[in-house]
Amino acid sequence: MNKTFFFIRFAAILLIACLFNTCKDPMEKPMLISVSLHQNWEFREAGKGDWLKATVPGTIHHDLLAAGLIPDPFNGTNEKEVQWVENRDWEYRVLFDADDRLLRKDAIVLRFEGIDTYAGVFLNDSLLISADNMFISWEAECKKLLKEGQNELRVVFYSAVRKGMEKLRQLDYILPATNEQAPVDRRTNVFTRKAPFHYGWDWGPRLVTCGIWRPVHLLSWNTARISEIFIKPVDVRTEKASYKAIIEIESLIDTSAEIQVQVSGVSRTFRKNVGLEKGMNKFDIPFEIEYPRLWWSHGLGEPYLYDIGIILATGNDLLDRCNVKTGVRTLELVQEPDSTGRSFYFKINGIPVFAKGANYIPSDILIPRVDKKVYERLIRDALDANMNMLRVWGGAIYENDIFYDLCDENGILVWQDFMFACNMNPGDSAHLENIRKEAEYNVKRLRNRPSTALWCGNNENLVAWHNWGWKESYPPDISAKVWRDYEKIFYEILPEAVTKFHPGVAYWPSSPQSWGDLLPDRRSGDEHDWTVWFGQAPFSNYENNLPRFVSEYGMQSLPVKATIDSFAPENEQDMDSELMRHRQRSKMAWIAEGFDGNDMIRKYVRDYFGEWNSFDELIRFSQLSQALGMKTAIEAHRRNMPWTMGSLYWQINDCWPTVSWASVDYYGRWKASHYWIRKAFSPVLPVASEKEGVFVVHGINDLTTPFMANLNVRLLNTAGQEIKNLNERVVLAANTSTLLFESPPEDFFGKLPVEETLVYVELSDTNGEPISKNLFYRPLPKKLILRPANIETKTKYRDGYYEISLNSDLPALFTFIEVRNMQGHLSDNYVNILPGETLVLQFFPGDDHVRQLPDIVAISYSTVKD
Ligand code: BMA
Repeated sequence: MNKTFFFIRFAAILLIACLFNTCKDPMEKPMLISVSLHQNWEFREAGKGDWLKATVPGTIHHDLLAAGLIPDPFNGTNEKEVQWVENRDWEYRVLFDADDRLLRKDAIVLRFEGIDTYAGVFLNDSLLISADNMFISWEAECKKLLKEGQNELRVVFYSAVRKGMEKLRQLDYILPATNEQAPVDRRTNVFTRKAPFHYGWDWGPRLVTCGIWRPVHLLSWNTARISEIFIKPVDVRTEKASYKAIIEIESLIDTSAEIQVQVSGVSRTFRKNVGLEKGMNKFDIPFEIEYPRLWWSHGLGEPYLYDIGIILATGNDLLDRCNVKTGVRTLELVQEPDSTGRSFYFKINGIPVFAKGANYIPSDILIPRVDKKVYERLIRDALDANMNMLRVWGGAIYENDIFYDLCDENGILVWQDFMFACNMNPGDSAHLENIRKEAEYNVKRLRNRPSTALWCGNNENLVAWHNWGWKESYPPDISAKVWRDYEKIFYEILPEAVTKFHPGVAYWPSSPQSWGDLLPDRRSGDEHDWTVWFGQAPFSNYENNLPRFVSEYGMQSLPVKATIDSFAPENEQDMDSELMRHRQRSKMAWIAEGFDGNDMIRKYVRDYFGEWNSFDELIRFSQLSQALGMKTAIEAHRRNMPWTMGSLYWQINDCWPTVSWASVDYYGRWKASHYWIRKAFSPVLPVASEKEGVFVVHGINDLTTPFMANLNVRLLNTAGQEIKNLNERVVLAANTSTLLFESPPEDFFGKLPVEETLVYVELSDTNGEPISKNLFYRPLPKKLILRPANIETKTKYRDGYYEISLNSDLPALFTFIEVRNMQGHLSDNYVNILPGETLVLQFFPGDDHVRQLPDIVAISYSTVKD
């Protein structure tokens, strides 16, 4: 039973309680009560010192910080100063009252939605729960331990690192875990079912925290409660969708009851009279929705949700009521053989969908600090950038319900990894049993959600085993044993949980891999394309050997200046400073001793934009390199539709303020890449390129209907003079990429020197209304002859925002715009302004905005001094 149920159930109960006061219908009387226990918690080091104020849900690091006992680990190199926290045990307690009304209930259960991770839960000094998995809920009947008046609930957290070390020492071989920031023989996360990235990752700090990280409640009820609901699709068609509501009920006695299923918008109530037996009971209630409104992914249609209410009643008593939101849709992962391999794409309601999106990590390493606003902002950023899929990557957590609620509501498909990343796992029976429980719990949690598109076993474990030297690092018998344990987890336990509890959804054992559990080969399955960045390849490499579905690729950049200011003093704002090296976690020793992401960023900046004159300029150039890399990749993937059917870049967000692959930084500030990704993911997009000696323009169309448009192809020189202006009537085929124009380069470009070449492509509708445009950079940006442009800006205050108009005397490319005296969000940035054109942007100031004259700076990129 998941947390949403409880919140919705709680709200429903409140509502029913209110109704009860007015209508006095005994059917409305609530029997199940849920009370949250979030107030008045205290903490201390286990058994030592004074009790201090704690936050629940929360983490030990947050509480220590609030108490002034540790410095802010996000500042400077403070992370190093707080590492001692992971080695201690910590203790939390709360005193709460139990009254006679509560104690009279037949059953009282203490329920934790999440405990991180090894903990003993004591109620009035009696051990009630021994927790050892962060990813599942824990509950225990506690009526016998409760007393009238004051009660004490205490949770003792045992150091996850110490517990992990105990397990590590019992094994006579080392299990690899590449990203854990600890010496090889002290990497303990593989022994503990706890967010792997807590132990350090190549974009995050190491904060091996602990705490009551999700809500905790006291639930009390009489007779019976609903413990599980599965809205199982039986036959979904446009004229009728048939389902079975599979309902599990925990009963305290043998009795009879009635179950009702009410579906929003459907007038009929579906009912069943049932005989309950003491213990767990399971019932099916078939129901139908005639001419259902379908759930669609973003861009294809409305993500319509049905509200399904389940009522459990006996006689005149309403025992329990739960509400589930679900969508009516079919969703398949299509892997059909074709001439060169096998497809790998999602089909929603019969329509193939190109997956446009990103990999997602928690928005704060101290996860309970991520509030609803941050989740909403993140999903808005994904929608604004025309995405329809996020991958919940396997090195973090099965996300909070709010994340999936927002995906359901907004048509964002979820590629859901199980929480295993870049490691091998122990295979002892207790560990495997723990994994089985975790898989079942989370599959059940997410199976009613229309957004859940795929369950994936792990991140990169398969490629790591075969290609990163792991397999060969053991004697044959140990190697065979470690691989057997892999097979048990990823070919038995996890797929069995999916088949049993979420039938019909696809399970994919490892990302990346190809069909038949083989290493990725680009002809089937998915691929992580790290030829750029780790492989140092040029961005043009994204256009070669295109895979069927690219579930990772990425390029790092510095975050915006204001974010760097939040963690680094001015004198440390240098890529080689101790602080900036410490922030950089992507290490590449195989390139050179000490070579890291800071060096790689500078390499790509030099390759594409040339030398910089200041740290500020390096920030901009690094963001532009990232933006150009992502644009090149996305356009190559989409142009290659329907062979390639997915493009999820690494990574949309950050878990602390840092230098990383994120397109939106920790504070929600968009880097250049997010603006460019939005354009590259536009539903309709013209893309010019030079392929195999031919100049071509493709029209990408995600819409499900073909349409006629005007294609305008303009050839300009870098001084802004028009050399050619071609217009053609074209037809863009539906849901694919169409070749619209081709020409031998010598015909199209004529004698115009490469370094003076600019090509603008634009699609407009048959009435001349612009749809989408794009610029083609024929040479590398640094090779273009670009003189400094004079940019004129004008601003007007509109209702709540500022309108900024920009004009330039010369082509002003890669133009960075900054509003210096106000916080806020620009509708576009890193823009191109052509002479004779007025570019109009909006600036939306932050909440604490005072209306004033904006101080706007517009800096274009130039390669030639005046
Ligand atoms: C990927 C991920 C992560 C990692 C990222 C950047 O392959 O799966 O493990 O953080 O690359 O290196």
